Amino acid sequence: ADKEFLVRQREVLRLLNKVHEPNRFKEQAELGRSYDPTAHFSKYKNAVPVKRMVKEYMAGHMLPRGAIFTLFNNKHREEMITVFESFFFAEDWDTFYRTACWARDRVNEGQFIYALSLAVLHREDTRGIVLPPAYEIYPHLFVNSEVIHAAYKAKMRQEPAVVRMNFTGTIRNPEQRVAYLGEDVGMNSHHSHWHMDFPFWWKQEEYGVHKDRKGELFYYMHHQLIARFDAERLSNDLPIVEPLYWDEKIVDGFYPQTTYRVGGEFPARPDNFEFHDLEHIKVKDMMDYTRRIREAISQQAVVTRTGEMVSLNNTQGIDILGCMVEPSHDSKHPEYYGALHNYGHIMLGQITDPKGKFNMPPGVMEHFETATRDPAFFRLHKYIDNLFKLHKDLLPHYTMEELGFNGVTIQDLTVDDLVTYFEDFDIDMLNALDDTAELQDVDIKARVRRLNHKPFSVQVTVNSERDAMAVVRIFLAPKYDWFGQEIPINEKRLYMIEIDKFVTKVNKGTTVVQRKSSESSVTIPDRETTKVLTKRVEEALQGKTTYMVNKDVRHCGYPDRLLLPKGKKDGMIFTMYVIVTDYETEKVNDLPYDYEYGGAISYCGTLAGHKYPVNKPMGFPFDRQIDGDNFCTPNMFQKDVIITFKDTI
Ligand code: CUO
Repeated sequence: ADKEFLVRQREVLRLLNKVHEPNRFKEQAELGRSYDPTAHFSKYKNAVPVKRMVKEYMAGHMLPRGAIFTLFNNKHREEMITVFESFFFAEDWDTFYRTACWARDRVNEGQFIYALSLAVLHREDTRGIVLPPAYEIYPHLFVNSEVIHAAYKAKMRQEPAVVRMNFTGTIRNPEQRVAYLGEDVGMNSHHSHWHMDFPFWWKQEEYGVHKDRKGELFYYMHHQLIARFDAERLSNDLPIVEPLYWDEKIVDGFYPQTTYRVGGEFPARPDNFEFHDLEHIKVKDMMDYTRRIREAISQQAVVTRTGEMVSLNNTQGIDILGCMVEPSHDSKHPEYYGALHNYGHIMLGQITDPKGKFNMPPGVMEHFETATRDPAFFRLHKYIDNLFKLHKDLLPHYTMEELGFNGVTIQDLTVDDLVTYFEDFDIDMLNALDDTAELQDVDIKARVRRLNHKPFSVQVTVNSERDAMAVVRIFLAPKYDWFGQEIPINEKRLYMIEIDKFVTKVNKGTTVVQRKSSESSVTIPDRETTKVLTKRVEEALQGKTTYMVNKDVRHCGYPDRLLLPKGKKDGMIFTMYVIVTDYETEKVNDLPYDYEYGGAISYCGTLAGHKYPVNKPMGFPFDRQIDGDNFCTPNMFQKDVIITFKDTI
């Protein structure tokens, strides 16, 4: 990497270091004090936001430092967007950097981190810069109260410590059996980064950065999260997750046992709680939005703000619907179709203090970093997903032509042993603890249990009548339901988890396509720790080592450890499906191998500005209804595989 890039990477790491404390890096702190944005308005492509930011700050209107920031609060979000836009519209790195130094010690910490991260992820001159893992920037959102207390104690004693973190609750709560998924720090980091790559408030035209198939990805990524949650439930003898309803009790409560840095514990929800009207959102609104969305789905058209009808009866329908249900900035008619999903998060987040009588802080559902900890997250998203299913079920079945690949046959599929296990993982807690003048930083880690699997590979033997480029899709679904009944294919397709999707060449004759689990287009490896990253950057700056920049680096991506569901000790049977299709007919971009983008495209799409590389619907061929049991065309193959969970390996 060139020096300029390394300096930028270093400054970003410094800006995100202990944001709750005054900036400890002299040069940044000094710049923060001396830089006056009002003297440099010409240095912003659009100076309206930076003007507003300074004005609002001076007037004391912004969310103060120390207060809890949530993206779901309109005022909090609007302010954060102003900060983000001030960063994003800065004409060059220098202006951006100075603006960030200015904001670092003034703007609310949560807003600052969010806005800065978004700017780094979207500015051209910061491409390739790696952000620290979210669980190291604000560990409070990822580990429970017990751990924070123990970490403080260790710091007071000035003793390095490793604090064991247990999953929330006890075994008397059956839902706790799958807490290892909902509370997995990598999974929460993936989810929060997905929402940073596809913010619902993103103004495509204004920012000039298009987010390809954003609404469809909203559907598909969350659909996959639920399918994966269901696979974990079946692995733990739990029935699949049921959707919630606005007028029904939420049977399972949730006690997060997690604490804000300042502002107390996350609110808990006892068993059998009901939805209540909030000040600005009524239960009836939720039912009205649902009814209107259902009407749009059944008539296969949505009405826009200007009264036009837009058809849903095509492959793009899901994208329109996704934007409408989330809703994103691109919703065709937000006043009419409302904000079903986002309000769902708020309704659940504020359920125990709907009128704000007790001034409780936001619930776990009001942060993307913490949402999946609450099992109700999956219930809300199942509810949403069932709406998408209604839409997909009205589309025509795939024809043999759409499913097939002329002259190409899969002859065989072999898979290595699939073995899962639990392992320990340590999170650096340095950022969680306040500094005091007298106390030095000591090494304090939270040790969590997490699921992992042995690396495996899949071999697909393909016969082809000619040389061809093929798209290979690999899926996995449980074979039996909770009652032990074999799941028919038209239902099984809903529990299908994507394992991989890639482009490869098949030669005339026989080709054995081999693919490793580590290459999956669904996942990313463990994020590098701040400590290691900082050290690498410093050493490279001193010329001691070289630093390779990956311009396509992804922060979004399902953790590679979680690629397989847990399975069972005695083995659990899943069915693996492989389908190869013709890349020539579905490719979108001209480049021959335009398929990596940091390697997490399946759930995370492409980086800003790129087109999604294939035009088939996400989840193809399982996103639409399937008739009968004879689903497989010659270019598909299915095989039962066994996932065995081992306590230790
Ligand atoms: Cu990701 Cu509801 O959209 O949490």
